[in-house]
Amino acid sequence: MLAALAGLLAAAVALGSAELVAGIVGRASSPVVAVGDAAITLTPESVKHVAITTFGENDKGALVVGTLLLIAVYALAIGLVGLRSRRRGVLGIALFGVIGAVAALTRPEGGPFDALPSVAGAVAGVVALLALLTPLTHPEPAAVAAGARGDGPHRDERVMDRLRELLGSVDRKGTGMDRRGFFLTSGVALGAAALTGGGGRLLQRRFDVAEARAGLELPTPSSRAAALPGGADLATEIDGVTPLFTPNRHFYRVDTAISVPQVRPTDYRLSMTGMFDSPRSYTLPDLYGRADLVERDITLTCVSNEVGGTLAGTARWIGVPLGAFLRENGVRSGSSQLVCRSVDGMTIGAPTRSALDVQDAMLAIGMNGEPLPVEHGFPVRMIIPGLYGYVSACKWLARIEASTFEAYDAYWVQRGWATDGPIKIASRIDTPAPLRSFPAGRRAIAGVAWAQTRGISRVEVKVDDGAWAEAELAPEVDADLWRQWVLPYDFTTGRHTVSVRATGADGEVQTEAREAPFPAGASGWHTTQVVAG
Ligand SMILES: Nc1nc2c(c(=O)[nH]1)N[C@H]1C(S)=C(S)[C@@H](COP(=O)(O)O)O[C@H]1N2
Ligand SMILES: [Mo]
Repeated sequence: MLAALAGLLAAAVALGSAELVAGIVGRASSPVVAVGDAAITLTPESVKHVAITTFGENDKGALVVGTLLLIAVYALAIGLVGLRSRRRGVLGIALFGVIGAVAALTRPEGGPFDALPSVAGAVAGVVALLALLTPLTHPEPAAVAAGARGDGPHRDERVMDRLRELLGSVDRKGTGMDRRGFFLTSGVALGAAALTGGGGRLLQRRFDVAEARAGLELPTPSSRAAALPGGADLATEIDGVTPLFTPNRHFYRVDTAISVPQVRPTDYRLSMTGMFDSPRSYTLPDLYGRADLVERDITLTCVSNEVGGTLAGTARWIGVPLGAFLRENGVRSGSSQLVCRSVDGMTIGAPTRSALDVQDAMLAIGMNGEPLPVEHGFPVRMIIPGLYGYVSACKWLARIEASTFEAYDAYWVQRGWATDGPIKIASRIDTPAPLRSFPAGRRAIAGVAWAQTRGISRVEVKVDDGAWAEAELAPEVDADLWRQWVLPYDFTTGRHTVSVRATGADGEVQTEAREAPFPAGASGWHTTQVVAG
């Protein structure tokens, strides 16, 4: 049992030391983060999808907890193995270090220094394990020199006796085990783990860019968003309907980053490579200082969104018009794909055509009146209305390579997702909430519908076996935004089935045919069960 505890403590020392070194080298080099990142990269799409839909925004937290639990089990085993064979115990920890180092080194942006936290952690772990196992196989020196304590226990020995009592262990001195030595060493190990781990976390804070971001002043765009028509936001009148704009703190987040990339504004560079005639490189002041900044309202959606799901949000973005920007760099007509690379190595392949031609496509620097939040891609991301995020919305954008679809498969495409990602027309019932009963009688059925770049012209609602009834639409703000809808309905007591379907301004009626999000986005009507009475 004590050997297992020794394994656990050695792992704590290893992880703590690794965090300390990661505090110097960089956050993403921490073995926990690196192994978690690698796990995300290697996870099959089906599992990843389950993780996103089960844990939602907490999927990374769940992964980190899972990783730590695995480490704990492994560490217990190492302790037990190590008691019998020191060599195997040491090898076990070394293997653990190698896994961390390989994970850190093979990150797309990994460098040789990224192995250091794992190596340092493994060395510290080995030292701790050996130090902890020694007293478990060697008798207490004092017990060997029998009678040395005839005049009663010293103060620290009383403390140790008390500890033994607390831990329910029987004091069997001289049986080949030095419990006192073990617990003393354990205390030292625990302290070392806490100090290094805590210190590492503190050091890692210096990579935070929150302060630098707060110090930035968002420039005033030369072209403002269109004024909102009166009564544009139904959420002011109808409880439960999604508000027209999604506050940044509620905006859905989907990415593969366990530790959110921290890009210092002064270090930021955007480089243009590949099929450009006159590629330039841009600093953040270059982009913030441009005269052609625009402000636009755009709804962003994720291809992983289920029918009725919440992976969609609307913001007022400020950014550089993408078409003009690409032409300024002399993008060649032969380019069909822009391979957008983020600082953490993610690649997102956007169609060059859309980037050039879709109105309001932009390199966004502002979101709802603030510089982009760090989780949403600070300092620069791409937005192309009408395309799912995985083929357009690269966050923490560092490089745009003009290329072709034949030449390169971007991250999600390598994993089987469709090369083209036009957003499918969708509608969602926000209220009444499913299965939460409300008083029978007249009540609003309401929600949102979207078909970016085309706009929504009609939303229809069906209750039970009734006919489709046309809902009232909120005034159209822009074709790139979702549109709220409402239908007052007289509910009789009991359970009812409510369905919704939208029609785009181009005449497309939302299909009933169900498709899963993989590989090109979900389709089908959103249907919910509601209870009146
Ligand atoms: N660097 C990077 N950019 C990314 C992603 C990512 O994993 N890494 N995910 C994309 C996906 S799948 C979507 S839907 C949008 C989500 O943007 P949000 O998190 O700001 O809502 O970002 C896109 N940009
Ligand atoms: Mo997405």
